Amino acid sequence: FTPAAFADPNSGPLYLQLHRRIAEAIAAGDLRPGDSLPSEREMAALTGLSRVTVRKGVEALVASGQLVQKRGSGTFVAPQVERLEQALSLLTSFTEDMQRRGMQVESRWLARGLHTPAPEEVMALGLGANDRVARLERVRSSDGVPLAIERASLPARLLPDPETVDASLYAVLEARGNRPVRAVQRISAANLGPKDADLLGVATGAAGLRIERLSYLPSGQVVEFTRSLYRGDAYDFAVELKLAP
Ligand code: 16G
Repeated sequence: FTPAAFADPNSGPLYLQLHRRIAEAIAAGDLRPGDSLPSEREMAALTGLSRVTVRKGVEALVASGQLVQKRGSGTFVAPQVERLEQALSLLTSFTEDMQRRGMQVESRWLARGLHTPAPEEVMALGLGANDRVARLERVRSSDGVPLAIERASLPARLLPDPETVDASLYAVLEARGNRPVRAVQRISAANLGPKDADLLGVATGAAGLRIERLSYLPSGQVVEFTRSLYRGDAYDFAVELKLAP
């Protein structure tokens, strides 16, 4: 993709003309997901536009999710995600779901430690006055594509050493005889705010699915209170319905 020189004063603001050209190149397949764009300096030289104008045009495409910027390595056409169909009636972990599909799992840790619980954690986990909470916050990706942000809270009693969780939380719980056997979930629609959208590599305001999960031990004790944000463009949640009795 080499943008040619242009500057048509009758076609609206110059940065929008550049925006339109790049968007058209993506739509036409001249620029494909993952392709890198020329640098700001190169684009300015090729188009005859100022670097400020080039930056404005590129920023608008980043904001709309069509381009992604990676610090240090440049600007790329956003990767296309294949929608994943996820059964809602099975209590599985992210790692198990991805492994079953033969996909790689990566987690980027945002936070991992013991804390004084917030009131909603006290209520969800049924904590006592002096109980602590283990918090695990991470961006879950598969095959290099960020799919969800997960913020899990567990009673510190069940996970006194959250920093030992590296790949799979459920694998750690299982090894300690604390694998949840039942869960309830609530799903609602959410537009992603700037921080979460950035973590997921989508445009601010893009559609997301907020999922809250409470999972239980056989004893009825809550193991996990997890709030997740899934990319709306990446998931289909499917469930089988039975005739009402
Ligand atoms: C799933 C669960 C999440 C759980 C995680 C454990 C949903 C909405 N959430 O992503 O509650 O903490 O799996 O995954 O399904 P891990 O064992 O790979 O760490």
